[in-house]
Amino acid sequence: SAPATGKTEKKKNIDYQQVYNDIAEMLDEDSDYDDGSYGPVLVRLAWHASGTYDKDTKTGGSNGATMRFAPESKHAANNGLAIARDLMEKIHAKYPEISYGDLWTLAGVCAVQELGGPTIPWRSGREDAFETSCTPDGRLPDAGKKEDHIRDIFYRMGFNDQEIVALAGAHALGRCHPDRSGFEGPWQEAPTVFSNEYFKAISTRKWVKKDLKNGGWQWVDKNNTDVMMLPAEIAMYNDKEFKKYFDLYAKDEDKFFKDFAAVFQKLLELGVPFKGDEKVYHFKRTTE
Ligand code: CCH
Repeated sequence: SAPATGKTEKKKNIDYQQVYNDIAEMLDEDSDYDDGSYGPVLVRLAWHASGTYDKDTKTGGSNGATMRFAPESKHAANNGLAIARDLMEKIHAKYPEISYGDLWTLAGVCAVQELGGPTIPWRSGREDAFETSCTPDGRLPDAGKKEDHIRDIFYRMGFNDQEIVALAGAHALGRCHPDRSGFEGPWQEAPTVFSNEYFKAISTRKWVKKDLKNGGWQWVDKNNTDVMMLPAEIAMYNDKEFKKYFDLYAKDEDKFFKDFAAVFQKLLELGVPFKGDEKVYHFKRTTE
């Protein structure tokens, strides 16, 4: 047994690499789901759990995993994420000691790495909260708005322009679903590979407006109308300060990987009450 340190928290004995391996195994278990991987929706779960952070009130963030509860689970921005949360219940059943915040963020890290992205340093330390800690609606970005809205949302979390653009590169993964966000399609043709293709797509293709059946609209590639950009993204690309980073990451994938690893770790750790002695994990890929 552990020596008496005066700390009330007991150290958990969880093999996080094993948790990572179990999640990795789950990613491609259903080849009929979307493009054949649960990775993208798990990255989105980690991001939406974390992106509610408000640096002034120090509320929100991945710590409490309050998206388990209504009203947060019902916020329109979180449409479709029940799929990801239900998947994680299976892992939680095997490791009941892990907090949901730790589990969801670890799953995001696992998905990025397994789909070919950089190693994201990760540490445990999130503690589950109750529904009384649910964040108010409106803390996540609205894809139909413009660059000033995107800045407001991400500055509230404590990010700068370069970090905002690096984070947006996660849209190399996954797609929009008409029944979730109302938008439709992937951002480029290889949505299960983490790469800088998102930046190449936004900076080199000819984007044209397309009206959607639901009354909204999005941008589509003139030469492949199956791929898309959100209104907010082209607005960002047309902003001089943002544009220089889009162009940088389109040319330099190593720089993107390095910056993404740092900023994704920062996102996942916003508001987490670390004690300072947590082990930092660099998970091994299942292919290593
Ligand atoms: Fe995102 N994202 N995202 N996004 N997102 C959507 C899907 C994904 C915005 C809007 C949308 C980040 C930032 C933004 C992912 C990761 C990140 C969708 C479609 C919309 C709309 C949802 C649907 O219909 O299923 C906006 C606006 C911003 C502002 O900057 C950040 C940051 C990250 C992670 C670092 C991933 C991954 C997906 C794909 C999900 C899937 O199910 O395929």
